[in-house]
Amino acid sequence: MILYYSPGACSLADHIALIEAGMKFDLAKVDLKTHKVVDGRSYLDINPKGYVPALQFDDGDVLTENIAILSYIADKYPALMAPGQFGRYRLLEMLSFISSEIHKSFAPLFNPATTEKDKAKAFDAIRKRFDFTAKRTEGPYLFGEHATVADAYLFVTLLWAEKNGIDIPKPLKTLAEHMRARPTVDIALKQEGLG
Ligand SMILES: N[C@@H](CCC(=O)N[C@@H](CS)C(=O)NCC(=O)O)C(=O)O
Repeated sequence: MILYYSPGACSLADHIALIEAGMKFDLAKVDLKTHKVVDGRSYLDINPKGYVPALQFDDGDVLTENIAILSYIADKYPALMAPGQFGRYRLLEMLSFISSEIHKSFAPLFNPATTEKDKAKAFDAIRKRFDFTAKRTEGPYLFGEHATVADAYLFVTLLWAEKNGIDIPKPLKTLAEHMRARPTVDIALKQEGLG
């Protein structure tokens, strides 16, 4: 398997989850501006959508979208699934919220053309969504004592928040500290040149 990634991007969540799950995989760094893989191949031939992550299986099949890749990993390694009778759906609910409400709220902050007014709006939206998530966090992780693939995804957005000077509510700071303390996270950060 090959995970196509860009350092510190949302693909870091899949990277952490793959290590947590003990899956065998290689990493391929993608330049998101040129759409070139580090070995010179065109990334658009692998994922025509142009963005990371993409997970390529040994038979060449490619899975894209964080929610799909993280769900696949949790299905393969149920320790990373949310607990309870509806755990799978609770996990999807959380992954969807992180993807469409939290992750997407950061988009204006990655665009150098964003005005200060629009940046302030993005900050406000992110804070509101973090506050909501903090209230739902059972602690220390989203679903209690055990980390799931959703914690890996949320953790990446918390790194972006730190970088942008956005206040993080206490329960999510605690969650980020717990994630940082995991050896798998340390490995992933170092492999992406961020450690
Ligand atoms: N819907 C996609 C969005 C992925 C996404 O936003 N990837 C960003 C990095 S965090 C990216 O590759 N951006 C570069 C681009 O859109 O060209 C998913 O959830 O996997």
